[in-house]
Amino acid sequence: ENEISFLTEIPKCEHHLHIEGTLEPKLLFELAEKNNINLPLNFPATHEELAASYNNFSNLQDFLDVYYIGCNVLINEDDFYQLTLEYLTKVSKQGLKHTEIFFDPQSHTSRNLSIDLVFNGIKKACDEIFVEFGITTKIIMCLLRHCSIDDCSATLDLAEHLIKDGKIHGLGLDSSEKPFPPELFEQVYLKAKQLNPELRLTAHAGEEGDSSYITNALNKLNVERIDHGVRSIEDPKVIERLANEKIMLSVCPLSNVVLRVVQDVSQLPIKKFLDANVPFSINSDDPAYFGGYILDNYLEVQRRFKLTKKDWAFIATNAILGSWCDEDRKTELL
Ligand code: ES4
Ligand code: ZN
Repeated sequence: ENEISFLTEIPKCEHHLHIEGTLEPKLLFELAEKNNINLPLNFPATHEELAASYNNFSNLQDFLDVYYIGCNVLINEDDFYQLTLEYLTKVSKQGLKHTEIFFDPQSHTSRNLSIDLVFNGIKKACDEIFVEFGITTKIIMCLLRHCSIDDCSATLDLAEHLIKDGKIHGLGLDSSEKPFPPELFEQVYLKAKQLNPELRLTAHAGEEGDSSYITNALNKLNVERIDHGVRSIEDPKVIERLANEKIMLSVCPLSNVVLRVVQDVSQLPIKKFLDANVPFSINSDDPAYFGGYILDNYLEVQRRFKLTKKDWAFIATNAILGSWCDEDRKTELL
């Protein structure tokens, strides 16, 4: 009980949250009906059955197949607004202070939605929640690595105005990690940075892929942090580099269990990261699919590792320092 209130109170920052992954089964069915979207014939018939099916993913691709079906029910600006508002309202009760929200433009532009419609819906909810709860947000677009380089490059063109004026704050890379290593996207990342030198860069690496994916994301894409990155533990040199260069990993404990990266959270290298001084934050990834929001991830880490208050202070401080919020916001949170 004490632990629950301690972990609720501790100021939390989230850096790895796919907004499409906050689509709860109930809202998925509501929007499908409202928007007249036909779900596949073999799709579960009720939100209860859908929720139950999430226990059976055997890997990342298994999950992504369902996640992309879910994306199809999002049609109107208001759908993205409602989705984002429901996420932010939930985490406002979990001690979340700052969140960096990923969205996948290609999951929507491929269905002929405009990137502005998607962005505006998300942004409207972010602005309202800031006024109501003081939670700060940054929006990061992710490119889908299973799409062609040309499609990724064309998506940057669609986002050009949002990147140039800093409304899109960062670029990430998600979807099926293998067989799409980071170096394939070198030119795309270069082009993005040329649109706006202040654009922040990250990429999913070292969840499915081995530690060379992390090294190549750093060397070829010039990313400032790594999403997941747990397979860094397989290479002491990579661990040393992350610690020395203060490169933060956005670790997603419950995600790693549901997608079978590890059997349970106790198998994650949390203690090793702490011992090696590797900065990391704890995040929810796709909370509607993986069984919990940010606080649930903190609680599961504590249940498995029994960390000290000093450990938690290290984690919370690094999460603030690794955030891409404005400097005065950082100072406020520290
Ligand atoms: C994702 Cl867990 C994960 N990995 C890669 N891409 C994703 N998109 C949404 N969730
Ligand atoms: Zn992710």
